Amino acid sequence: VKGKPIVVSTWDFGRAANSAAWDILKKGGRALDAVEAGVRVPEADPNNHTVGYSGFPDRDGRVTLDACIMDELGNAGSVAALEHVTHAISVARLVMEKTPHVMLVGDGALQFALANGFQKENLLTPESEKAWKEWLKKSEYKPVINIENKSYDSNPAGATAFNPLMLPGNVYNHDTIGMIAMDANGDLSGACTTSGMAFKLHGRVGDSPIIGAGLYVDNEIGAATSTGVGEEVIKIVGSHLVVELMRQGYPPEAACKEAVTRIVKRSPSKAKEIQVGFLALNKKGEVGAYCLQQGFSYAVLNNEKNNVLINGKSYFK
Ligand code: SD4
Repeated sequence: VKGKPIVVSTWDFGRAANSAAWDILKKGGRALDAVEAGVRVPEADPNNHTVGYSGFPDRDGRVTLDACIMDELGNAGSVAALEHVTHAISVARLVMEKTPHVMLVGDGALQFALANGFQKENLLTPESEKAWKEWLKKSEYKPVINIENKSYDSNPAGATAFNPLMLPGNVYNHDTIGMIAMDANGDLSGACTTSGMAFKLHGRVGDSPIIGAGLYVDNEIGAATSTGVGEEVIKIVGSHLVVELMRQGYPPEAACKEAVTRIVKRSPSKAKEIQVGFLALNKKGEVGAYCLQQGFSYAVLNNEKNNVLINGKSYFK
């Protein structure tokens, strides 16, 4: 395959994550190790409020993380509603490798993590707590489109509802990260990790830890991941759909476009108000993406593309 190894990931912060993954890929390392190392970067980043440490909490003030991982053999591991552990992706990998199960949730996931050497941490930073308290004043649940890419400085247009990103003094540039890589061997793996929609109901689980929704890897065909309002992605089993479309011969971008179009067909009025983006990589090393609204960026790194940031084409212009 021309262009391998290669790593791609969602949003601007994907670049820093790609660099960490590349350190492994360029030495001939395994895609699985690369995607885990890659997404650990935004998980630990205190300035990223949509992933891991310092993620925005749920409406009860609890930071609950969702993550999943898949390898080239089709093995899968996942955690949902995990509290107190920054590196949800590494717990998901351990679920995959050390248990007969695919998914652990809530207290069970935490118990498993602690039993495997993870330390209990406080993930709610003063900044995230402040944003939550501000949100509580109105308690209006209205996901902000492209929350990952909005910065206080850029003063996002149309932000009429309370927008935690508008808190003075804060510059946000976020990433709920989905990452896919193909190693020098031509093997694919993927990882997806998030703190989910800000101020969600306690116990809410999005698409990100759901195998087939937020992430899917089929080493024969390709891999896909998603970002945005997870409820809509779950309803079409989005990432699996993208991979199956690629199996039928769709190039990655066309496969992502078809998945986005299904969301619009299912709920045309809702689709106008929300963001969903898909990102896909096929076995030939071709990358493509598509999203509902303008503003979804993804980062591509291989020997030819030096961690370029690309704007995904959108359904609504
Ligand atoms: C979720 N898909 O929990 C995640 C959130 C996200 O960009 O990706 N935001 O629904």
